[in-house]
Amino acid sequence: MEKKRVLMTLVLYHDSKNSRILLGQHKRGPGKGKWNGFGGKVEDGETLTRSARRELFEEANIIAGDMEKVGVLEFEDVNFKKEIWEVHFFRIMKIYGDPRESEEMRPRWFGVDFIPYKEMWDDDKYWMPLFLEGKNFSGKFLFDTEGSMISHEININKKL
Ligand code: 6U4
Repeated sequence: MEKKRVLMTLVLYHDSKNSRILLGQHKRGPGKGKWNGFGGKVEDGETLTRSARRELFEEANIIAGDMEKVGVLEFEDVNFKKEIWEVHFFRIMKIYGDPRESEEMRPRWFGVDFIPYKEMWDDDKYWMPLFLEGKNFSGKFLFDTEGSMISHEININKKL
């Protein structure tokens, strides 16, 4: 059976002047306890950027200034969900407002040398360093039913 493709966004803010990045800890759902950027499913009729802005506001109460698309990654679960998550990554250039905890996420700043990889998805250590270096990327990650990564493929892309 053809797997259903689910469109998602992931938004990240790297404050390079202060060598820190804003992450949020999921308070519920499949990623509960994990630190990540902000994002979620793209709703019907929504553009990717609009969805990214909405999720950032809902999850961390901040408004994104200019954003640029930096990558797209596919996450596939070997069998049980019958879905492929196609996650579009955005870099925010500026944020407006102070991050605030929501029902879904607990936001916190991390120094770029103190990113909590052990409490993140297994794939994050592959793409996060590229993001912090300002590179664009694409790739595909396969997970088992327990949520452990089985295979990975990541490419550095030219900037558009
Ligand atoms: P909404 O629309 O918020 O209800 P939901 O189904 O709750 O969406 P959620 O909040 O669980 O989605 O968000 C999933 C977020 O995690 C998306 O931004 C995509 C991202 N994501 C999913 N798998 C990931 C993975 N393996 N590594 C990673 N981010 C992942 O870094």
